[in-house]
Amino acid sequence: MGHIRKIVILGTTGSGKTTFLKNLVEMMGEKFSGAEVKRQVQIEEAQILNTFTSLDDSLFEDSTTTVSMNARDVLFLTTINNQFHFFPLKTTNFPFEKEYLDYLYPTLLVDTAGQERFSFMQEIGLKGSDGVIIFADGTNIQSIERIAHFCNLISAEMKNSSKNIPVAIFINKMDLAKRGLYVGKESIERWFDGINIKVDLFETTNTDMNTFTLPLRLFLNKIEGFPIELKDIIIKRVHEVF
Ligand SMILES: Nc1nc2c(ncn2[C@@H]2O[C@H](COP(=O)(O)OP(=O)(O)OP(=O)(O)O)[C@@H](O)[C@H]2O)c(=O)[nH]1
Ligand SMILES: [Mg+2]
Repeated sequence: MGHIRKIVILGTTGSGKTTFLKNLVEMMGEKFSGAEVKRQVQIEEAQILNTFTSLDDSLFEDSTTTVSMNARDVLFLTTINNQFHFFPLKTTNFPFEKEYLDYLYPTLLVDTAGQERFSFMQEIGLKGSDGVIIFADGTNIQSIERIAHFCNLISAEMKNSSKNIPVAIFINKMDLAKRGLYVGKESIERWFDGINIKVDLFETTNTDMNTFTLPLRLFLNKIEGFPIELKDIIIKRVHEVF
């Protein structure tokens, strides 16, 4: 178990955390069953509060919100010709020989509930984390402003655990740029001067999971103990390492 790193996903409600995890799980060929309930918010109210912008207006009423936490093990890996893949940790059937593998990144991804009434759970989730991904809804200034709060929590956890916790910020929903709703990374970068921990900003969208590939790779490489070099480990099957 010693190799697994805990990655916590924080972000305001509706920023796309669970959609991201669900997409990952489904791309691994597994079923996602999460701790979600239907949103108890009317369309009009959400528009006034500017809670979030939905993937598709017609999907708004079917939208859900997380009420506890979703945790998934994911083994990210790169191959010797620099391809990036991910599998469930326990997988034994890679679509290629293990000689073909290069770096391994076994993780536990923890998706937290973004609503403010669950903020205690965000702090619980942060305990013992090795890396944090903050999702912000790039169409919602309030969501972007909340990043500073999460950074304070992470800063406190770093002091507590006396370790460095890399932070990747995903300014999500860049697909809505074409509708003129998206605040890009450049326009908020300056605003990050006030944050006292080092963060990396990326623009992402759940409508194109490839937008997460490079951000994830850069982020995983910053986590202490990563990458694990396969050639340094003598094993029969990859999953036996963990
Ligand atoms: N346009 C667009 N919509 C998105 C994107 N990602 C998620 N959504 C939509 O945003 C809404 C909320 O997404 P969730 O993934 O449930 O948000 P969450 O961050 O898990 O929210 P909580 O569980 O309440 O903290 C859903 O209607 C999604 O369809 C994206 O990249 N672009
Ligand atoms: Mg959620």
